[in-house]
Amino acid sequence: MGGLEEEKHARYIVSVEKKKDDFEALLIEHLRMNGAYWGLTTLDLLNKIGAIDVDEVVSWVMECQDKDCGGFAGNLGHDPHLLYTLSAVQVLAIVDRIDVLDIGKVSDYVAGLQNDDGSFSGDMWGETDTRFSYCAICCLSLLGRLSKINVEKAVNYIVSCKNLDGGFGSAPGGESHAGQIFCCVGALAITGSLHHVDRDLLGWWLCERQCKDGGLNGRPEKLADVCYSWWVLSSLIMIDRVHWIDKEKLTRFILNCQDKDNGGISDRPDNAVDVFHTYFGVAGLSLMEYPGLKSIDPAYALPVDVLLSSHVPSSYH
Ligand code: GRG
Repeated sequence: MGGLEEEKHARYIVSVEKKKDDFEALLIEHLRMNGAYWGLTTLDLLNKIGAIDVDEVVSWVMECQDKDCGGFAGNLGHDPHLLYTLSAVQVLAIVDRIDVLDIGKVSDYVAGLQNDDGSFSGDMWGETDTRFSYCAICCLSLLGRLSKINVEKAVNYIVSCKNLDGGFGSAPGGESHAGQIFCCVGALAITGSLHHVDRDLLGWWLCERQCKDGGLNGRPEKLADVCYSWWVLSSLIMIDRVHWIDKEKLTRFILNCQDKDNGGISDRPDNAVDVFHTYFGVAGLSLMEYPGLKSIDPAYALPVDVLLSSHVPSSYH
């Protein structure tokens, strides 16, 4: 089967970052800030961050900031949202340029989206989701400003989204889903609140996500998808139950999803590649300590050395 095609994946990521008018660029036009985070983190994990022009990235990120409210948009001229604000902060952390931020302004924007019940709205329009709780908590922790929100209420809200199967949903009573579980467990890890998780119950639900083909799915009866290598594995690591899945089979599943000719990783074998799955494939391999890759923090979703140089303590233990 062969190993990870590091060089080809790095070349693929750089080519997508440069192209602005092909099909993939068009698909992610509205969430280009997320794309920048997926792409740059992949390059960094592959030890290839030198392939990008840091000044160009920083000036584009800053152009996406709404100068009135301080939040970041998914692309130039779009509206700000927590989803893109976290990605912007993560990108700046990766290139070691958090110093360009007015931290007070950005953290005020994030903190201002907390609601009375402890939940977070994604933007001024009010939709709430545990994804936004994670974005806010991760972002404020990276900026050293968690004290600007009511952490206790934020944690209680997340706990209210816990289900009888040990998992978490997007809102109270919402179906358990591996993506939401990552958000809730990650936010609890960052705030030192993992005692709210029933580790054996959740660990059982998560390890049941491994399918016959070795890949992981996001909930029962669904197909495996490379991206769950991240959402499921990171959660299992945070609750110390990662030894409950077969890492060798999962590694083989991810490697089988590579485009061995042109680089990039797809959701499942023989499908078209994209930056999202390339990132989560490489990040999943990094969590499994694949040789030659930088290690990634399961709660912050950033390379461990980036957190160390930003003086953010790895907090999932
Ligand atoms: C910093 C890594 C990081 C994340 C930021 C936005 C966010 C926080 C987390 C998103 C978590 C999430 C909900 C992930 C799931 C994404 C996904 C593939 C959803 C697909 O859902 P369905 O229902 O797919 O289409 P299934 O696999 O259930 O059929």
